[in-house]
Amino acid sequence: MRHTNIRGLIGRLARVAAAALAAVATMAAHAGAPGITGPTFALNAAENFISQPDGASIYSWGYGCTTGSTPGFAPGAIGNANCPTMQIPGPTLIVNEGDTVTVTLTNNLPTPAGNTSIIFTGFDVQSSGGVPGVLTREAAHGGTVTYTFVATNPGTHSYYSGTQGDLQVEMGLYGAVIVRPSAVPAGCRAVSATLPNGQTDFRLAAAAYSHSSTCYDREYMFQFSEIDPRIHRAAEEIAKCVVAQGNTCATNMNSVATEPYHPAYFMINGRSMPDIMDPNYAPHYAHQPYNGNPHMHPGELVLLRIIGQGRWQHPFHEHGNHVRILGRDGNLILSSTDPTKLAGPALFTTTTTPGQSMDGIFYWTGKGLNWDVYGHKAASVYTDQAFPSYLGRPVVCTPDANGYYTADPLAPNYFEWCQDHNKALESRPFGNVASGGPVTLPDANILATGPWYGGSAYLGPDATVRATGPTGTVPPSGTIGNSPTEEAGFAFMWHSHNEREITTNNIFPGGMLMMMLVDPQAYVIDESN
Ligand SMILES: [Cu+2]
Repeated sequence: MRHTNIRGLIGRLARVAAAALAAVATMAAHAGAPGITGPTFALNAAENFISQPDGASIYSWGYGCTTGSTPGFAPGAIGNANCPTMQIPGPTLIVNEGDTVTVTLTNNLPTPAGNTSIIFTGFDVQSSGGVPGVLTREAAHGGTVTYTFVATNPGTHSYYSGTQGDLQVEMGLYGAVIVRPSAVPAGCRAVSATLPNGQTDFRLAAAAYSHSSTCYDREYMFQFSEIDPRIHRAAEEIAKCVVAQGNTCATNMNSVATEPYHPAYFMINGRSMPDIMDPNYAPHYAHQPYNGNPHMHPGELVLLRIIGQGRWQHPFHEHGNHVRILGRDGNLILSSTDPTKLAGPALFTTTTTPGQSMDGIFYWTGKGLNWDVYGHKAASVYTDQAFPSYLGRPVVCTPDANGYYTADPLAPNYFEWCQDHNKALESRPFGNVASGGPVTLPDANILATGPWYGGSAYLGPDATVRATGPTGTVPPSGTIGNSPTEEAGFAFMWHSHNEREITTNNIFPGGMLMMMLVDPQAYVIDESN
């Protein structure tokens, strides 16, 4: 809960949530899909406390890295990477297709928690050591067990406890496996340090699957789960019980009732809004290292790796476009009549079925908004505020075969929808009804107060100048004008459509909610934190 000002942002954006349109000022902390690299992993299961935005510290169990192990981290460009002995979600295991993956698990859970284990769904797993269990071999308290499998299918997969799952998964014993395709599919761009626009490549792989239709430009991982604090308190009471204090202590967790189920915390990657928008590996969330802070440029293909890790389904709505599902549980969905074509659905909400993973592609272009999002000609009543050139590049919109301007990857309006080029938003910048454009902005004195509104309805460098018009009226009180080097993006709320789930312990806003930002091409998206 470091950025108290994010709360202000959300409060305002909530009022225009249907298609949150706002320009926001510079805010570092993006995301990527960070994890540890294999193919050999030494995992630990242990207890610790995680924090929630209402100030609660919640007793939890999670996987982490064993003390003294030295995992590799990816993507390499994300700074401050670490792997504590317990984290929620567990470490994301990044492997390559065809790898023989070996995971040794040490059980450092408190004694009454009993055995624990890991299920790697969708793989042919051999287990050794430990003790026999119902679903797989288990590590007894203080002991180890080893799992080995070949990473056969590229894509995103879940892993979670196979022991007393109703309690252990609720307590936080879950994580993800990312399998990268072994080769770069034809037409996809290999992972490199630099993108065509000169910015840094933060991808783990060239494609989500071994298929040319699964190339992507950027990626994010979202793992959904809930917490019922009553269950966690009950487990904590048993784990912390001390016989020497005269207590009668249970020797196992069988008395912890996991029904009825009344979750109060709704998390993505182990964090709730607004904590989720703080950086990866932020030191104030020592056991919740992964964030959710998606940014993208217009036209970029953004891979979403989504896993339902909890007990409930969560109808997560990615505002701005549908999500085209590529595959589920590492199974690419192709047309049965033409296997060169994708056949997954385009989803309005990506419902997170418990235990299931999915990979999908999201992109945003502004097509169909019916005004020039770059504000090239903001009004007929005053002269064109368009920058006639930017960084030496003329501002033109010559459509490609699909109608977008893609000729120059360095142009500030790269991927503009050319049919809307020069279309006015409204004939005056703020608050004028029936002004001729498709949109009537609210009065600046109502909407545009506070530091998180950039004073502009436009994307791109000089957006504030173009929004304020030729009179040079400064942005409304308290807003931040955007310089060409700062962000003037569009913010879209990405959130659960079960509104109870966008609260934190019944306080709105919170829970499963984040802001996605579309940044102009000129803005450098830096996922390194
Ligand atoms: Cu929505």
